[in-house]
Amino acid sequence: MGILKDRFKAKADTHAAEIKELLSKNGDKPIGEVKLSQIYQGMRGITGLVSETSLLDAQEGIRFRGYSIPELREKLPKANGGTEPLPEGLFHLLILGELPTAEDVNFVTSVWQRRSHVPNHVFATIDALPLTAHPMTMFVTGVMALQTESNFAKQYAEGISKKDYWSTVFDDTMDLIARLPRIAAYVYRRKYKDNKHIQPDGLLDWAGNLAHMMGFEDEGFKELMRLYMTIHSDHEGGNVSAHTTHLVGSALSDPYLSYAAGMNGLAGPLHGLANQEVIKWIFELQNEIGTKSPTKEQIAAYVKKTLKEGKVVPGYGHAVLRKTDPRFTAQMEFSKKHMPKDPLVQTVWNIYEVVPPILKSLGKIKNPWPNVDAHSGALLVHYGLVEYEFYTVLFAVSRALGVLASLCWDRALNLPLERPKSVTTRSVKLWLEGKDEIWEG
Ligand code: AMX
Repeated sequence: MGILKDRFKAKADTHAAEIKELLSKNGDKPIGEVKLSQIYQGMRGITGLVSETSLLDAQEGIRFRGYSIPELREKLPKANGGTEPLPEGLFHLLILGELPTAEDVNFVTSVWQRRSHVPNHVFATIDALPLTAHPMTMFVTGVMALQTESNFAKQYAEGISKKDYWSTVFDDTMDLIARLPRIAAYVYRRKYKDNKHIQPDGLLDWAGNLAHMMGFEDEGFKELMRLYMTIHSDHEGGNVSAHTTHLVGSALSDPYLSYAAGMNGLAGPLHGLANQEVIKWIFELQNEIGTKSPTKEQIAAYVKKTLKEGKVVPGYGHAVLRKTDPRFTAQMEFSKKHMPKDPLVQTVWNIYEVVPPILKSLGKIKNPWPNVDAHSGALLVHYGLVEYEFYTVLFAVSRALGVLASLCWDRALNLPLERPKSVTTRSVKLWLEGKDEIWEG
């Protein structure tokens, strides 16, 4: 693992020196103004975090270290005979800030292959849960059981200098990412395939091996997994899963604890669980109307019914984005190439035509366009992955790449404990009366 780790350390040292210099000259500059309403509205629009791996533009969508998704689909190395990027390359980009060569990507693949062993007690812990438990509950429980392997936790307990935190956080990151496909596949086969498990294939890439261990040998599905793992990895620092991982990590909780915390946030229906909600919603629509290919008029009526019942239309809207999510577009392009005639995929495209004007007409929704979750389920169903409760687990495996690369940077830059100020409405009222000393409380 030496090469990548040494390169990371060199980059981090240079970057830390740049930040020190930047702050010594500009540290007192105000970066924004906070309105009272914003603290009651989920802190929307308040800049309060540093996350080096990616940046979200409301109009353009996500850029990973400056590169858009279409650019990365072109530039990142591919598997032999494949056309989609290998997520190992995306991780290399996120952690080092440099596009990888094919050799760099092979190196990451081989490290993850070598470090993918999952101890038996992890499976035994998952087995203790009833089969009715949600796959995300099983997955996060598995990650928590794996925390026994944390190098950071062990070294911290033995006593370790602050300047060395980054090193074992980096080691834990590589171990944990390497092991996640095995845990995810175990959850899938336990819950849906009679507990019949498939051993890893030591020659496959990270995403290809995940597909293999789940029982999907179709090369198209492996390509989908490579694309899926690449595009779901990171979405700057303020979303629930990234922010939670960063926040918990700031208490020096190790990468296993921090990542598990973040993934509990991903399991919420307004965040990563939306991918299962979308397909569930489409299946319910098909059942209610009695056809696999509802017309646009039928879809419009069903959308209006959903809204009338006080529910959200899953897969539409975003806290920051104000255009069609480029992650949606990448999946649409994939489906145009591999499965243009699939009725479920065509329904997703029809929904894309029908929903935005209806949401716009309500006047209150800031972004009527589809997000990443609006498309993913239809692609998975096409290849036979119909158990939609499992979808958020795939999102979680991918999200590890972004949130754990960021955690390495957090420790390398020695970012401090996160602790913003909160207020009570009573204290706000006092402040409005001119007794502003309450902010110091
Ligand atoms: N359907 C119906 N109503 C919606 C809506 C949708 N898809 N998106 C937003 N709204 C409503 C909000 O609930 C809110 O209503 P309220 O004023 O009555 O409370 C109003 O429109 C304004 O919301 P907003 O400022 O446009 O969005 P937000 O930042 O508060 O929320 C999000 C963003 C994603 C939670 C919201 O759009 C939503 O619930 N979408 C559906 C769930 C979804 O797809 N989540 C996945 C997001 C991507 C991800 O993290 N994986």
